[in-house]
Amino acid sequence: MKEQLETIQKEALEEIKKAEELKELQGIKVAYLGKKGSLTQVLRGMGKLSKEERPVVGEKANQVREAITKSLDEETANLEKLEMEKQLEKEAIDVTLPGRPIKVGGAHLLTQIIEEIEDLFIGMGYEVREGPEVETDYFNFEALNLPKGHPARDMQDTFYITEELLMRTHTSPVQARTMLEYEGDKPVKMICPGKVYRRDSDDATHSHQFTQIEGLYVDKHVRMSDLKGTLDIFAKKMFGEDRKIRLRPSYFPFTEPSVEMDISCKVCQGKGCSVCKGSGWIEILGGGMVHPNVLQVAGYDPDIYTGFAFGMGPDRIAMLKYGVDDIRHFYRNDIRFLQQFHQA
Ligand code: 2U9
Repeated sequence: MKEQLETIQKEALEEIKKAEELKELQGIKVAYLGKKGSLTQVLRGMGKLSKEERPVVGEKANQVREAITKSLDEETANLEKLEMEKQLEKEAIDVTLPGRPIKVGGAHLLTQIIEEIEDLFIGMGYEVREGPEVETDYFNFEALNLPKGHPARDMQDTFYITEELLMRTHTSPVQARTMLEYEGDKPVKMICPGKVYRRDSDDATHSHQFTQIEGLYVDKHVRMSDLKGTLDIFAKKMFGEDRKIRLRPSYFPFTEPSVEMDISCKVCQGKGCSVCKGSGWIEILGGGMVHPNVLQVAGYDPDIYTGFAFGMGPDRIAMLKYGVDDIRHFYRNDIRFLQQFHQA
């Protein structure tokens, strides 16, 4: 039996030396020291020994167990150390390697344009106001001199939700609400940016959802020349000090007289080219003196108060300024398009 024990020790230590994985060591431990292990088997045979042999073999068996256990512990420590080094190697971070680029987003081009226009008018003392996109028929139309059945209503194909509720077709209702809120005795100087909706089939220049910025200035003695002066400053700040503006007669139900404002074409300096369709001028916005009916229903006495208003489409201004050829790009969320305008 002593030879058996030595053979067991020898084989166990050899196997332990050859082991490359921690779980192999676990297997060896069970195979030799486990309940059914070969050393345990031998010990179970000790009953057959003489009482002289038993302590000798017992002593030997303990030595073998300690030798195997010690070797197992050492090899386990070695393999764990190796495992850790391999792990560290694998996880080693080469600090000289460039970091993963953190994708930094940016403001949508329309947001940039709207904020640029807002800053311009805030600089001229205007407040920025917002209002509900789901609007009442009263504030979207009637308060703006567009009574039920008025033909001009059809100019603005509308998404009706109910008889009285609709998706606003312009931001003008916010101005009407503000005038009411100011109870007809305080000046109003505001701009209102926001999304508007028209039941239009989308194409390169029309989108069923687009953005507008409208402005309103109501006080005593507000004149057409104040509108022209304001729009001239706006055009020069937005498109360049060298740009000229011109006002053409137009019609809007909520302003009288009404104008369209053009700016001189940047490409041909007004001589006429494909961009300005040979006219030398690019249409930018509409405006006019607030219609007395609109002042009246908002509680402002048109014999005391006058005002001017204007409206523009930031989508169109962005397309002109950056040469964008299709308005739908603004609403398709294609990062390849959007990231071109990310300001660093
Ligand atoms: C009140 C009184 C008057 C707002 C105005 C325009 C002219 C105008 C167009 C610009 C581009 C619509 O999106 S667009 O096609 N708007 O030309 N808007 S005057 O007039 C108002 C608004 C509110 C109380």
